[in-house]
Amino acid sequence: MARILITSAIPYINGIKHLGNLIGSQLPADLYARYMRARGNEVLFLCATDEHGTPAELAAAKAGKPVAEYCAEMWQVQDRLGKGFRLSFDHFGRSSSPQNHKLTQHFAGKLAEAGLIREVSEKQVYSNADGRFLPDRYIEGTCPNCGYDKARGDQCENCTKQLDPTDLINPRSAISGSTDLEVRETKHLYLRQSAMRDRLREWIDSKTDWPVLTTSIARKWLDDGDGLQDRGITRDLDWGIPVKKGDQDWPGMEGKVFYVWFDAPIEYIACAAEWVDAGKGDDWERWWRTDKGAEDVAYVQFMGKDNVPFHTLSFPSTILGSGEPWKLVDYIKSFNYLNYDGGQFSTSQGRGVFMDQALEILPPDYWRWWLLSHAPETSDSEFTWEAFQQDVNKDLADVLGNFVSRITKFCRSKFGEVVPEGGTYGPQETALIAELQQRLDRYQAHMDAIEVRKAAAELRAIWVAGNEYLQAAGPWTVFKEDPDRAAAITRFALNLIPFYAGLSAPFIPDAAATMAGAMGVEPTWPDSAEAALHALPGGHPFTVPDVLFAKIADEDREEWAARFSGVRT
Ligand code: B3M
Ligand code: ZN
Repeated sequence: MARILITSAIPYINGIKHLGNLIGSQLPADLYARYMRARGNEVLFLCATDEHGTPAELAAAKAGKPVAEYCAEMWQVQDRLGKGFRLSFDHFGRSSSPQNHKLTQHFAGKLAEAGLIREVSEKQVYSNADGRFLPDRYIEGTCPNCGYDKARGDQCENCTKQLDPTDLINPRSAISGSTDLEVRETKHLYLRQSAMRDRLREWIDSKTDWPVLTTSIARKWLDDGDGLQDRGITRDLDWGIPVKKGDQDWPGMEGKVFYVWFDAPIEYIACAAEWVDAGKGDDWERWWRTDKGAEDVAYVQFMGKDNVPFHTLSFPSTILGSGEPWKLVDYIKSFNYLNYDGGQFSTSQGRGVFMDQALEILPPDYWRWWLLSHAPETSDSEFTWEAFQQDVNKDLADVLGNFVSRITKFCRSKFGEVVPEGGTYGPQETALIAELQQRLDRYQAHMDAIEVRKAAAELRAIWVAGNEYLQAAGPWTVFKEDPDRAAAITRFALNLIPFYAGLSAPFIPDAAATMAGAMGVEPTWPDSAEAALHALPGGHPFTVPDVLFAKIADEDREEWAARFSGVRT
């Protein structure tokens, strides 16, 4: 049994996430967590809301609420939606927690002691029209790296470059659009990431098994020369974690808070402390401190590609720079973007399908299956309603659902609601067991390697193999001449249901529970195809489950395509 720490990028608090966000981190992280638990490992799976910074401030202002109240409410909403999609976090925390305040201030103190923080008197953009300093995200302009004209002051969405607001060409206020901006003098803290370059490069170079998407983004900024600039880690905002050195005040930093991207990854650690304080665990340091047991933890992070620089360069600088024995990530699984019907999903423009809307129209398994089986791993992928309807109807309704329904109903009509006795498995069953064992081995290998699409394809092939077997063996015909042989075929096919339930549970946990429940067992991971297909003996009772997956009708597809064609208001 291994110990596996899993974190998903923590979603911003400002509003409900769309399906592109979901498949970019939380959903594949959940798939992996469920799989690793099913294989008998000890898993700690953490996520939280990312509550600081200007996105939170802006959204609260728009909602006309004090920011703390807004965040508390939106945390509830995101928590509820996460449960709706069956995201099996051991804890869903908040980056605004007291635990994160304390840890963030602790890290800043350690980095200062290590000489890795510079105090810089700097010029900051002040907007005369808005009467305030403008934080990074409140400034828009043209990216000096790629020329994209809607780059934000913290990062260019288009080329992923981390920016400082003063890097922008033709800057304007995102609040008022005003270009009446001036630069004023103020003091800020900078993390000396540049001093960490060699250590970071050595560390990244050692990660030969990481996805190319992850290492290529990290290398791009390491090799770029100016990629690993020192980063400002403080901001002039009211909402955030007050700048302190441990529990000491930091002279000159009064009224300032840490930059959201400084405290957000630290929440991965603080979240484990929240988990303990919520009474769900008793020792978080054995997951996070290599001097307290975490040296044998395998730590895997999930995120969208735009978050990779912060997780390969910035957060490791914090961890390594602290000089303390904190656990560093062992594997970073990153994703490209999921597009929506010929364009991009967009939170700011309300384009696409959002988590609450998705659950209003269909149960979570439909979304989980489609999104995971089309995870944007090697390139961007696209959601279209036609593809969604076609794939869900075929894979879930025609193949898996139909198999379960057909064999349970056939058995009920001929033998009653018990696994039939009589007959023995013959060459067809032996051949399928051999095929399923090979497929099971491949499926596990893909899941171990977090190759999400390949794993989904193998699982689908496992369902298809059972369907083809049933079609070829044809117990309904055999029954007339050889009821014993028909009993053996039926017993074999019924045994496939718990086998499918166990293997499918990480992707479609509700349907898996229904399938296993109908057969009177819990979804469990099979030791082998051979053992699994002999598990239910003759005489074992079962019930015919309700329809597992209703087909999506053309009218539904058309209605949804129309309903979600515009932007959300
Ligand atoms: N909140 C961005 C995002 O939701 C950011 C991730 C933080 S991970 C520490 O994509
Ligand atoms: Zn750019």
